[in-house]
Amino acid sequence: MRGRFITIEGTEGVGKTTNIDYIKQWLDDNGISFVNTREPGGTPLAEEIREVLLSNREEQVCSKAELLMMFAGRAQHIDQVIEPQLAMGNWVLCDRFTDATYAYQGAGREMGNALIESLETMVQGSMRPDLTLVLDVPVELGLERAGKRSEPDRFELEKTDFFNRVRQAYLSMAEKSPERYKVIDASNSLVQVQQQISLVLCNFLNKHQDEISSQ
Ligand code: T5A
Repeated sequence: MRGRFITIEGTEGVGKTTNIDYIKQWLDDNGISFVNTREPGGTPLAEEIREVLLSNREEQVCSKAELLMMFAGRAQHIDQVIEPQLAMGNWVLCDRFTDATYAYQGAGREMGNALIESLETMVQGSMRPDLTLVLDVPVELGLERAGKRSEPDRFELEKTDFFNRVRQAYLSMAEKSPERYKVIDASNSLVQVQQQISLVLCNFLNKHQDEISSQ
């Protein structure tokens, strides 16, 4: 059976990296074979594109160039990693995916959704994540956490308004499709956040097992 595709999303510093370690352990404990990957990035070529996208530079990066680089890396990532792994029956756990493009380029950069929808169809066809965890914290708290951890990258230098648009875009996607998106209040303690994540994953796994047994 084809593997399941889980993505984890949110604004800066919401705790994606921290909680992915927890999810990996959870998948291991449940005997699920998976690969853990990320966007932008996930293959040597796509990681090079990531470097280009995140590094601070004097030249202004135009929004369309940024958008196309996101999808160039994604096309390579899907072709080399995501699709083959899912086809082999492995689950794929991905730190950010196309929802980040809707949130950051569509809402943050105010590009709208039409162009993104066309590129999504071109690059992904009908492939979409099966489950998306949206870690949600007030923007200021996320930026404070991220700031303590490392120097800001090109995106983290954006203003609070930009990240508020990003956050609202995630919450609005989640509201429209509650079956796929699960919003986690990540302003709580790590233990409480992981309890919420565990509950979502247990429900998802039960649903997956029901589907297998009904086949
Ligand atoms: N991007 C990406 C786009 O614009 N379009 C796209 O299509 C895609 C795919 C890189 C950038 O690319 C943009 C979005 C991004 O700006 P990234 O590498 O995922 O994406 O970068 P960040 O979102 O910046 O990821 P971070 O690594 O900064 O944040 P995380 O992973 O969410 O946060 P994490 O786990 O490192 O935690 C931050 C700090 O908070 C603490 C942690 O210990 C850590 O110190 N923390 C908590 N503290 C207290 N309580 C909790 N519950 C905590 N959870 C974490």
